[in-house]
Amino acid sequence: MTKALLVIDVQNDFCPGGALAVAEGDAIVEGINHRMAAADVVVLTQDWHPADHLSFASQHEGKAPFDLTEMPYGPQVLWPDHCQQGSPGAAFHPKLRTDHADMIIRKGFRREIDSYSAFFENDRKTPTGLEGYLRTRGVNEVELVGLATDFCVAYSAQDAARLGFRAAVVQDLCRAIDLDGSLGAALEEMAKAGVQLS
Ligand code: VGL
Ligand code: ZN
Repeated sequence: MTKALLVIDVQNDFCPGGALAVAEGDAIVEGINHRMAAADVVVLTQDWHPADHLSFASQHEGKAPFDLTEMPYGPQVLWPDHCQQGSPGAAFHPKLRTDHADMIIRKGFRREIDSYSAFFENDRKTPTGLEGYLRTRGVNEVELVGLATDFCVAYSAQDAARLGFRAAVVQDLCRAIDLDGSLGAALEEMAKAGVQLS
């Protein structure tokens, strides 16, 4: 067994005071730092959007943050502007031990398409390259922690399971946005996909 810890989007904009703050988003940082020591491979992901990214409500006339829209690849929640490339909000939480990371993967950098998952963009087929990285490192098991449970963690975990990795989400080390019951739905979908919820 070779185990990778995938640390999803522990960035300032998802922590209290950030543009898309997740309640207690910063409370998981210490625990994640400890968990890194037990993993064979540590990967961090970083949400990394251009300033005019189409997942931003500001790019759609008459739309407000958290409204839904239709994209060519399906429904898309519109977000407040967040994680703009190179901005302080896109930086990792200052207490996160980024020095323990083997690999940092950025996602959501194409204007036209969002990318919740660490493996595929939101069309669910454009790869980020992470699968190849993990396979060539001999990884067969991934453990997921980070932000947000019901979006980027859930999408990443389901893709990991679908790709044949053993996948487990450590709920204590995740926090959710929970938009209209999205957390409950995400937990259900993950369980259905064969993700272990611990
Ligand atoms: C995320 C919404 C928009 C996440 C990223 O990291 O869960 N959510 N971009
Ligand atoms: Zn984003």
